[in-house]
Amino acid sequence: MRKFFYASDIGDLGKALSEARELKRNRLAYKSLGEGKTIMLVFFNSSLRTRLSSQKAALNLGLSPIVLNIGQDSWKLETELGVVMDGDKSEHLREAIPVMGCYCDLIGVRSFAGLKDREADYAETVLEQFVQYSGRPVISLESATVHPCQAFADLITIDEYKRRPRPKVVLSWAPHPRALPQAVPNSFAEWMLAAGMDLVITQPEGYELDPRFTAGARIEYDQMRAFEGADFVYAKNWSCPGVSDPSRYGQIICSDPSWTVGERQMTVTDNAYFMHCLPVRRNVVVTDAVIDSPASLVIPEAANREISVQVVMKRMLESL
Ligand code: AN0
Ligand code: CP
Repeated sequence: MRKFFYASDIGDLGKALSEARELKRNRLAYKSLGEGKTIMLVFFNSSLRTRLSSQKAALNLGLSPIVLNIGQDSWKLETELGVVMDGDKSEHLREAIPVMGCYCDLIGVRSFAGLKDREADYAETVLEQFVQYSGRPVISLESATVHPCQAFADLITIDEYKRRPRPKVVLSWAPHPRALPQAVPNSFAEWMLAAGMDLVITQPEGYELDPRFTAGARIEYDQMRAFEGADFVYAKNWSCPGVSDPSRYGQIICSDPSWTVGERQMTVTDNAYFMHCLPVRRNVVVTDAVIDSPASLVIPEAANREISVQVVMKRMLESL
């Protein structure tokens, strides 16, 4: 595996899930696989789960992690090509990436969407430069449009807790005071559909996600109707994807607090589990009562981040 951006990069999801189950039972089973090898974990943005779970997964495989926080530990990096570098950025990605590639065997990168230029974000311009210039396999640790390690962990979690073979999974938009990327909902929809789940997406008008990730999902604009009979509820805020109106890309176009997931919505589900990738703003995205209830899977979901990324690193090490 040379890159991990999409569900299709990991191939058969049934096989990936059994590999995840096997690794979860014995995390150290492949501890000599990464011996003498290094993974560079490059963060352009903050992280708690991704940085910790990636380091832990690497250590489980005997792989040495090096973490680099861009702009804090390194020089500030210019990411756009063709610009006159007379501002605050001392080095260009074009040199920094091949240099990083010299010191490692695998690379993981977190680089969020800029939310200004839809075309540049959806072309994954930063991550694609890592693929092109590092000479190393590249893992998206949330890039402009995808968060595959999160979606794979979510799939592992749903597989563990499902009470029927094809559960009803509802992805619900929720309010948030800051404009957030679409990476988490894009990948969640993509992976749920690839795994054959009955996926319903509910959102206010104008928040339609890019159809390249959601084709085949049912869309329901009435949140209460969407929640009826759900087995899993996955809440997440995202900013306007700009599908029908590109001029609104990255903006907040609704802040209606009635979309906050609370007991009112959960009572019409089929005793659904509640999921969120975290970090979450309590009583904005979800009420205390729901996230603190026994139906909340947010911690087991975060725990599975170690497993999902370990499967990916293992596959990459095996194909070096
Ligand atoms: C980020 C996002 O919504 O993409 C990271 C989630 C894993 N969330 C925030 O910035 C709050
Ligand atoms: N869910 C997730 O990716 O969390 P972090 O942003 O803390 O890594």
